[in-house]
Amino acid sequence: MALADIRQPSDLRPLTLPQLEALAEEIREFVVSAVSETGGHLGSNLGAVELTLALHRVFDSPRDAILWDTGHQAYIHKIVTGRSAGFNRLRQADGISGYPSREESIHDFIENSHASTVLSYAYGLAAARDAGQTPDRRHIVAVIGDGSMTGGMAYEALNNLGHSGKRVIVVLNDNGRSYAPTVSNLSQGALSNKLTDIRLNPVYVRRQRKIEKFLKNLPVIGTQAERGMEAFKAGVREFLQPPAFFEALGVRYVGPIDGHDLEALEHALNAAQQRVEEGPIVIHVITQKGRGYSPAEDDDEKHLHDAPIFNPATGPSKSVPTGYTEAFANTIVDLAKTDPRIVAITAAMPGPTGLIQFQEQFPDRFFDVGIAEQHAVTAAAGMAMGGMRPVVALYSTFLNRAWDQVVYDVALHRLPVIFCLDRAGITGDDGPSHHGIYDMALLSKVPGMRVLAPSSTQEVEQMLKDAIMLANEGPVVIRYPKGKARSGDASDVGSGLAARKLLTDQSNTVCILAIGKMVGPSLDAVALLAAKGISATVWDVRSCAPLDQSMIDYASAHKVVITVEDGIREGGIGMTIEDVVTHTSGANRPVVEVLGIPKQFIPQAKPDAILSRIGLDAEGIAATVQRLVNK
Ligand SMILES: Cc1ncc(C[n+]2csc(CCOP(=O)(O)OP(=O)(O)O)c2C)c(N)n1
Repeated sequence: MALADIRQPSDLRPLTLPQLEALAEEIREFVVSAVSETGGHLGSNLGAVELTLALHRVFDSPRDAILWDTGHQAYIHKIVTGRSAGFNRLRQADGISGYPSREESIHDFIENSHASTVLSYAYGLAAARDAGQTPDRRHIVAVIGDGSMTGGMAYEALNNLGHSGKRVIVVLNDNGRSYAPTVSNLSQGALSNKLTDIRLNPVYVRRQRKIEKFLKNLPVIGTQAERGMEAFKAGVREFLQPPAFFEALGVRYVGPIDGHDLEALEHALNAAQQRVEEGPIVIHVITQKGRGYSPAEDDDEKHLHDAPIFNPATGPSKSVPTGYTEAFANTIVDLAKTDPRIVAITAAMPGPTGLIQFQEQFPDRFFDVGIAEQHAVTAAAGMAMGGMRPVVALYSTFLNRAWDQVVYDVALHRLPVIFCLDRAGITGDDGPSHHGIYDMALLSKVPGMRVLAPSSTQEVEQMLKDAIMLANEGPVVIRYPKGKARSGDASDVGSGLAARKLLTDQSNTVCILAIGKMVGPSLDAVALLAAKGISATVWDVRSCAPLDQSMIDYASAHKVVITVEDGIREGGIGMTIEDVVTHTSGANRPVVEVLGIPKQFIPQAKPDAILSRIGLDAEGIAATVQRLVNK
């Protein structure tokens, strides 16, 4: 049977092992080809092919709930649940999502794309089932990567699952990596040496045979299975850390299982299904990220975790930081050369946040703490207390996780922590959960917090330099977007917390206050307006908090003030400016128009297309100016 004949999970069940193996091959080729045309997550999906086939053969989705942590590894799940035709528009506007999507399929439950949540959803779904809300026989199967197992929520839920005895099957899909190798003693990265020793150990080999024999005899229930499983558990327990860890929490452990061996996987999943009445169980599955596609297998940095559009014959070229990320990457290295207090912290994303170069040059001053943003922030607080000058590099959207830590662990203590937030603003392809639109609105409300938004690569450099000094008084945030960066002359920068006037129009009619990336389209808008005989003053706001009072005073003398930001409009920087202008100007106060991101979950599309749709491109800004001037 070929991929085209698989329309639903039940189509997989009649297949023989050789047919399934051929299908797995075909799926890998299909995924490489599809991702090469749209960009998307690759390595994680190539590693999860056999696991997904086995899950959908053993469990009965959607009666049984198969839940994917993060969701970036669910392409095969999409394919076997009837969505292969949609892959030509993967992650495109109006195409299929790069994550599970409740709108797309009854087989999809979670679409948040932020890691380490699946065990909590599973706990909740199990509670609802046990309360009679869903089919009584429903199995709840939570698939979580070893990377995602490093997040605090996963531990919290595991503790709760074990203590409550909820019937949940956890599949730990362990490929030893997040993007980079996973920082955890539970994962194969840390275990691989031990595993090799174990596999050569004659006692283990004998026990392993017993286990295999036991598995071959399944499905069998009763005393034989009981004894076999105990032998299996005991055999592994002596040698590996994970069983002891899970079992101490009250979660039974099975594994490690070869995650590319369909038979072994199905045996293990069936066995778990038979034993789940007794409470939660974790099946530890060892997989290879990027399996079957050599450019992914050979990629040291991230096993092609994700990839842009590429030629499948050669694979993508090595990913290097560009734009604002590149400016950050170079500047932090330069500054660290002369300031030994500077250390860098990443939550499992050294490559995407631009820290690889820093890691190579200052390995002792580089900290990957796992997918653990909350811990990253409070660890930074501790480092700052101890005299270091930590730079925490995160995606804007993932800082949401650590809000409480930023406010009370860092800001309340006025600690010198610098937050560098990449992928701020509209990010596009990854859909609603990846846009970085809350950072300015939220962080600007924290007492003492300085929030800077660079409008060019030169400004990133300047702001990071300044932040090292500004941090003497407490935390500083620098937030910048992905994509092509504005670039100017080296001297074309402001300094400290001052705003910067870029264009002056003496008529005092229109004053545009533009923030970060929005400076570019605002200047372009003025160029468009010039053709219509309208001119305007333009400021680069630079510091969103505190606001530069001289900029506010200057703007207040105009008829119309327009603020432009690529953050949430409601409660954002523009509204704060509006408030300040209203309260500080006299009778001739200007009309203030606030442009920003509407309060919506914005679906995937190219960032420029989204910005244009919501009026945050040059044309949109020019149209707003024109409307207000002609009023
Ligand atoms: C809270 C949060 N932080 C960071 C990320 C970015 N991220 C996406 S996938 C990933 C690695 C996941 O590793 P793992 O769970 O082992 O899955 P794999 O890709 O290796 O299969 C990271 C860090 C995220 N999705 N959520």
